[in-house]
Amino acid sequence: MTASTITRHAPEAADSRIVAWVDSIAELTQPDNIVWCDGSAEEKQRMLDESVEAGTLIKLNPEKRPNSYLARSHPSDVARVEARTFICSENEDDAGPTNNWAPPAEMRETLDGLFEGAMRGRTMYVVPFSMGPVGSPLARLGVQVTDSQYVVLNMGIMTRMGAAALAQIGPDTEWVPAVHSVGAPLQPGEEDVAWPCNDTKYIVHYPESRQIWSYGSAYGGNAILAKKAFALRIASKIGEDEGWLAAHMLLLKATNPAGRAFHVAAAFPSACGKTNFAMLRPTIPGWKVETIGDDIAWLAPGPDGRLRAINPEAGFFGVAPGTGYSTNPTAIEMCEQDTIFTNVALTDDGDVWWEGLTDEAPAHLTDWLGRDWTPDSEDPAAHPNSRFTVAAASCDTIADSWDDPAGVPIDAIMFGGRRATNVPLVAQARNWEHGIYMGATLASERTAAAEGTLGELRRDPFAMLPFSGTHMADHWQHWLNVGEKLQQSGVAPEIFTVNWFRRGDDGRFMWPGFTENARVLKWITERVEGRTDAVESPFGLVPVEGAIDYAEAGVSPEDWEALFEIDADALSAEADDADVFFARMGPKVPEAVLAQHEKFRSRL
Ligand code: SAT
Ligand code: MN
Repeated sequence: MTASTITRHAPEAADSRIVAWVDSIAELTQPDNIVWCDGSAEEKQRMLDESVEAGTLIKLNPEKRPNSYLARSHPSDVARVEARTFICSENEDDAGPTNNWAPPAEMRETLDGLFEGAMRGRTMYVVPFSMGPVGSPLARLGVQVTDSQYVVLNMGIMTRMGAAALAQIGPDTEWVPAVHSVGAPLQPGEEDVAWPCNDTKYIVHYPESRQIWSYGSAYGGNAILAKKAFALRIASKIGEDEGWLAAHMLLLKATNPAGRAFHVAAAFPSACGKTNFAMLRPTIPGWKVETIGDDIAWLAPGPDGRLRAINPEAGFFGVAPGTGYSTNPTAIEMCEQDTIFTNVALTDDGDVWWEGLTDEAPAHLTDWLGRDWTPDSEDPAAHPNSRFTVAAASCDTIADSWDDPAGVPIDAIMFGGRRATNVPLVAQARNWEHGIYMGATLASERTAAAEGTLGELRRDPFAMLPFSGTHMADHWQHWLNVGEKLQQSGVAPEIFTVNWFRRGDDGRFMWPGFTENARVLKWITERVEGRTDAVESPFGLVPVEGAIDYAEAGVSPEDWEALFEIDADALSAEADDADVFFARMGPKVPEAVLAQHEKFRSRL
């Protein structure tokens, strides 16, 4: 079939630029067939059935887990591949030292070679999508082509996908084209495998022309290109050009007993509990927390001068291990049906299990690699980066305002990492510039969400290290600029740093975390209201004695003190490390950030 016969089937609503682009990609990649996705329930069911037929999905026992499926990836394709992720800006200096860069022309040549014939023997799906509520002034549009049905099904949950999004794209609408192939063409008669992928992987972004090309992986952020590739890397560049912010942040709404609502955006690195915090069930009587998003926020100064935020996504792609009734009952309940699981274990009665789901493991399981597993097995039954994909609407705590096209007004911003030492439970920034310094110096111990040595401490400014489509220091300057604009209208959000993960000398977590984090959230809202005092510490303003009822959280006075302990030597070593980091970032580091660093040193 030639490209032009294939694209004849384009829906009438498709803008001619999209049709021409699909044509050109089909000519390059040579799929056997093209399907334009409309996002309907029938289409979804057909693809689910076909994926079961192909062995990519296992249908779970409908009595245990209605309308839910399990995918097992290839063992080599289990997480984002940061070393294979590229920001191909025209100038290397616009990608900065924290991104892999290659000259765009050279990269295009490499990718043209790889994509040539890459979809042979496969169907190419055309997936139009809206990031943000369809028609919202804050929403942006994209079209992904992919040769993976698994990716289409995930995109269908994670975005507003199909005809409604396509109808938004007229001749003058900007849209982001995203090309994805698993890189596993089939020879005539060749039998397919359950999880096609390629050892060669490229996740490539061209920020100026807003294009994404991804090759070789079907896993998560490597392949669901609306997520990290568009909503963070490309969007961070669009935001810089247009005056708004793409942030790796959860969004939640907290309502106090007096009925006042606060909206909070919080940046934590991948797999540091954003989903748990966004779905927090507060232990404090009279308090309510509702979910708006668990991973990505787009923030823009609104017509009233306040910072407004939307969750550009429509679903959750959450880490399964560690999610259980005791840690996040909301997530457990939302995954009771209509969920795609990836790389978790299968129970003998056709349900799923992962480490942390229940205190006791079942006596027998099939692990994520399809092998027999018992509690005596050495390896975990579920891959540490195994995931659930589920619609936001399935979440019991989702706020009514979660898809408000105008977004929600942000009262507070939080930065948090996984830090065994040094960083206090909570501290408030003295002003916007100090808050940006907190974001710029954020560091965290490495998790399974990316390749690398677990537990190793790495700088992860704004939790955006793997997700910035621009020079990281330009990203900081952009935050400073937006803050200045907000301050001109008098209503910039308050900024805080938090750390749920500080450990005692014996290695034990000193703060219980999870639902008890509501106590820290409560204090944050009280600071926003100006209802409680705070005292100076080198990190910022910390709670006065009695402001947080730690005893109710089961924390001893000794541990409470230790949660805020300042070890001047350790912090001075940390400041030296930040110096090295800033030096690596080069001359673009904003003066305001360096000035805050000097102040931090002088406070020690
Ligand atoms: O695979 S994803 O990039 O979507 C998840 C994550 O690392 O946060
Ligand atoms: Mn994330």
